[in-house]
Amino acid sequence: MQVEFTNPKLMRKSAKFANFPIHQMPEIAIIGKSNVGKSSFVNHFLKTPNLTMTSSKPGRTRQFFFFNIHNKIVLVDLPGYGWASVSKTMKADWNQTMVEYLKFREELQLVLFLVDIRRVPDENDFKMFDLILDRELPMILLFTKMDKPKKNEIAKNKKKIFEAFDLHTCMNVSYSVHSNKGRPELSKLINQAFSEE
Ligand SMILES: Nc1nc2c(ncn2[C@@H]2O[C@H](COP(=O)(O)OP(=O)(O)OP(=O)(O)O)[C@@H](O)[C@H]2O)c(=O)[nH]1
Ligand SMILES: [Mg+2]
Repeated sequence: MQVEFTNPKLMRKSAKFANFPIHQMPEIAIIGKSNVGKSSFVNHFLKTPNLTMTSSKPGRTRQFFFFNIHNKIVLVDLPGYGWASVSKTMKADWNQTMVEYLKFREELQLVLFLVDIRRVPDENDFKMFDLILDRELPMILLFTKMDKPKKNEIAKNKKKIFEAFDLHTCMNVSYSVHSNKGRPELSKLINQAFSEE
């Protein structure tokens, strides 16, 4: 399978697991803390600038957005976890849906786990990370906002992130929406991941 990550079609948006679309395509989930840059990444990666709403304030994405890519792959933009400035009830609902999604969504075949290159992962990240490990889902770690750190901080920060997750090796890509970095590498890696199956 060779997929070009362009021309997404919104299939469904919903915050309820029971309403998620039924289809036969492999699904890729975009997971990460609020404000890490998930929606900005989706817009950039799919070359569709205004596809999903982004914001400088955490808690922008409030539903799961399912995008059909050329009838071959479905990419899902998730709400963020962590410090979303929304009500406790709403947060608990999303959290529950996210856990259900990571545990039970059969179509899910690859996770893109986004981490801000300047931040060390915390308990919320570990919780999601453990769910992914439990299911032995293939994962690509995506370092976001790579335009932000100083050059000499990059290797040090990556090491800290790897250590926090207790990871020795993991597929990873350094990404920046602002300096247009990482798209070709990631596209290649995803296509490889699916052709090895
Ligand atoms: N410098 C820089 N800023 C970025 C980059 N990607 C995203 N941002 C900024 O990060 C902020 C959050 O971006 P979003 O894409 O809305 O983040 P999100 O993870 O979807 O957030 P939620 O929907 O709240 O979970 C925005 O102000 C973006 O402009 C990047 O590559 N570089
Ligand atoms: Mg978002």
